[in-house]
Amino acid sequence: MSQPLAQEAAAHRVAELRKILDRYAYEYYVKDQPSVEDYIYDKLYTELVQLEEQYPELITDHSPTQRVGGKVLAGFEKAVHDIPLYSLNDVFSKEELFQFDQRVKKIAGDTVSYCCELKIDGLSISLRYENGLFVRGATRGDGSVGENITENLKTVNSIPLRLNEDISVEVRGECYMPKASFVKLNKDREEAGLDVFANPRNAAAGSLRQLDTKITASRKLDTFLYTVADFGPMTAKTQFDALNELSEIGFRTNPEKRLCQTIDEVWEFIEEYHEKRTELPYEIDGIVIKVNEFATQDELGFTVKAPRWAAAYKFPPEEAQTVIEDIEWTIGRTGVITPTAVMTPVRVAGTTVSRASLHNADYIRMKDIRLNDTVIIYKAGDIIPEVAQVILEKRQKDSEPYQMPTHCPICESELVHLDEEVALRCINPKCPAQMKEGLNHFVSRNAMNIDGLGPRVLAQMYDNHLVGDVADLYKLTQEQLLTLDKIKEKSAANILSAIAASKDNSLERLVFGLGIRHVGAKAAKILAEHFGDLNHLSQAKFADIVALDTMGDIIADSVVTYFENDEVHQLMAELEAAGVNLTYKGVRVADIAEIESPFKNKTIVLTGKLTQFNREEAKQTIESLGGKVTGSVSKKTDIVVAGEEAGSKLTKAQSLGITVWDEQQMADALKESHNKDQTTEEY
Ligand code: 1X8
Repeated sequence: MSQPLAQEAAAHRVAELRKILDRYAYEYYVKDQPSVEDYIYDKLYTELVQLEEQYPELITDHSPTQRVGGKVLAGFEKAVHDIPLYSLNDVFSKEELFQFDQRVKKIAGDTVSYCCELKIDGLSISLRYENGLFVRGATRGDGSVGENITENLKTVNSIPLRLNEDISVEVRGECYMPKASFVKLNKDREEAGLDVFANPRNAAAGSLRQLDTKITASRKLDTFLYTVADFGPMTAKTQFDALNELSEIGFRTNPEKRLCQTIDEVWEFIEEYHEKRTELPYEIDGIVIKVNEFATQDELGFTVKAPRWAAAYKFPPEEAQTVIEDIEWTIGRTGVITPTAVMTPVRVAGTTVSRASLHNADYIRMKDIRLNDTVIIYKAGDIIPEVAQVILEKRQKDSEPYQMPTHCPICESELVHLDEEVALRCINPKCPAQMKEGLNHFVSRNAMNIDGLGPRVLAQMYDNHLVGDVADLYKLTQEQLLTLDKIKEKSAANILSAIAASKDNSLERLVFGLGIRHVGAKAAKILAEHFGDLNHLSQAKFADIVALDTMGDIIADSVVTYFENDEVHQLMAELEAAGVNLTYKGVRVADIAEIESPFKNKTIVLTGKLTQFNREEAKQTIESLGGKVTGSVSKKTDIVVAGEEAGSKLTKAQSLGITVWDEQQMADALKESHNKDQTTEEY
């Protein structure tokens, strides 16, 4: 870093950085319209972290750096809701919906418009701001008293810590877990031998009630806000406008809303979203219908239970009955053995389902699931088939509790429970099933990304002793491949070139691909970027790793343990001998400050034929100098490098007034660029 700033200058810069970072976060998490590349955000964020380390007295509760969690709470305090959160009257049919409309019109007259919104299946929350700053976040509880979960909610990126205006306001909405996060979380938990969550709602609830807020931060929660407790500081006169106003002051609101002039239009909205619900990235359980005009809402008022001006249309649950025909057990990469129910095929929520994970032995015992039982199934997060319960009345008289396996179905080693885990594991590290899963993981898209090696081919290679570990992939020959089923000359050549190409991958892919326990793609990236090459990573101490942002004890422990193994060092040597790249090739955020280059923080498009450079190399070099290379020209493009016979991209750049360079200008610019670690002398 440069010279330390004087305190006053630091305070000024810290305020400036927070303002910029808050705006970027608003554009990214609230508006879904990012305006800068991630690494620019990361760079400014790192600068802020460093300044706050130098001047701890400048840290405030509302700094963007306070989102990462890390506070460990003793418990949750009560949070009294001065204005209670109300509940909604449910309607379950078109008929009940039209009755609701009649009741409204009896009091409010015949011209009523409705604001329709999606009913998010999450947890209701209430957020309090004083002079624009987030001061309290609470669960709904019973509507009058909830729990204070401020520290947990601070880790949710779409909740602003500071509003766009310095107003005092309490807003309400829903905190939820997106379907994709839910699926990934459960998959990770299953693999780690932990209990899974039944649905995204439970997962969101479990994540918010964590005393260790770092766990909440890791859970990828999101929010939609939809109302204000007291409209004092707001100007909207209708619900529809209030949603827009909430968005303007800084909150994420749901764009799927509609203003309807008649109850028939409301019904259309309901039918439309009943169809669309499975495509949404979050779970909804119905539609909320609100009288749009606040003046009319006031006229209608409340019953003891709920507002007269709103209703919740609840979708019927998507469930089906079927029979458990078999329970299959499969072994994962880490030795966890997972049961899958094989069922008579049945349609539920738009697809035919015949298999459902039963997660672990405890799950089967707890639900007392037996062979030939009739069960009710549903889809968690609208995607994952789950067994809800057994229909005991339909159980056969001679039925007996399911017998859990005691030995690995593949290698026949005895299965064990480790520590507190619910999972059964095969702990034989040479179990062929685990080895094959490890190979599958190594070639997978986010790891080494080797095309053409599906599970069947890999299993055959393993069974035929062509490949014992991942380094053996790099020793495969054409002749060996041709001995495999269905592999002809052309596919063999494709496989070999895909394997060869993977040697050039940047380190993070290899680190992820090695399958170190608890090291996902994101952790792999952080480790690769920080340690730079595999050798340094393999020598990292526990303390070096936990010192990194978002790395916890579990990951650090796992990495250190992994590299203590002699066989791992043997594997590293073999990979190196095979010519596999062991270094990180991306931009290191910490180094961007050290870069001096005309490409730094610029968006560049390469077009036309280049004669002095291979395009991929030019791209990598520019990226290593802090530039970003994209494929199409837009207003955000800074420089277009036009080689020979450049076409429409050049024309577009000229019409937008973007700087255009020829290849020689790019070559000159590369020559004058400097990076702390890399010089570009070869150019
Ligand atoms: C609950 C919910 C509401 C809305 C969305 N999702 C919910 N779960 C909304 O109004 N957009 S309103 C509500 C309530 O008042 N209990």
